Amino acid sequence: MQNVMFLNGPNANLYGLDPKGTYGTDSFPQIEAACMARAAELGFTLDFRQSNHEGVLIDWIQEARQSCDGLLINAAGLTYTSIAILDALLAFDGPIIECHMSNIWKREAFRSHSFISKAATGVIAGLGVQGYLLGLTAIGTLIAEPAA
Ligand code: DHK
Repeated sequence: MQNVMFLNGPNANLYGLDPKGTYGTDSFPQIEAACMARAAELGFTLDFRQSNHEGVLIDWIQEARQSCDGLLINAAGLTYTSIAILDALLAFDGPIIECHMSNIWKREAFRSHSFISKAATGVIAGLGVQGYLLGLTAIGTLIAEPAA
């Protein structure tokens, strides 16, 4: 069975708690549950993780080099600052989907440049949890083993 890792960066654990609703109303555990269910439907195992720490995310990306066929990442605020996360992603051989809950281009100008897009196969933004589920569908297609 194919393995996929979905990494979530700083403050993603607070999704659903923001009174402005920037990241929707689903809590992080609800988002995780929806993603796990979709991965099961799609027929691959999903390792869904969150950290507030850049180095931990980098260690997990390096771990994925050994164990995963595809990667999804919402690096959150580190998207706009972390060349180190970009470098880790560039060392990953499989497909990478960059995800954002919000439409980052519709927000403050400082959110309009992602360092990590250079390593991404594709980018999904602005569709909330639906975008995460679309990302999982996309990665499932990208890692699909050719029919024997
Ligand atoms: C999540 C964050 O935490 C922000 O720092 C990013 C991203 C956008 C999102 O839309 O999921 O700017």
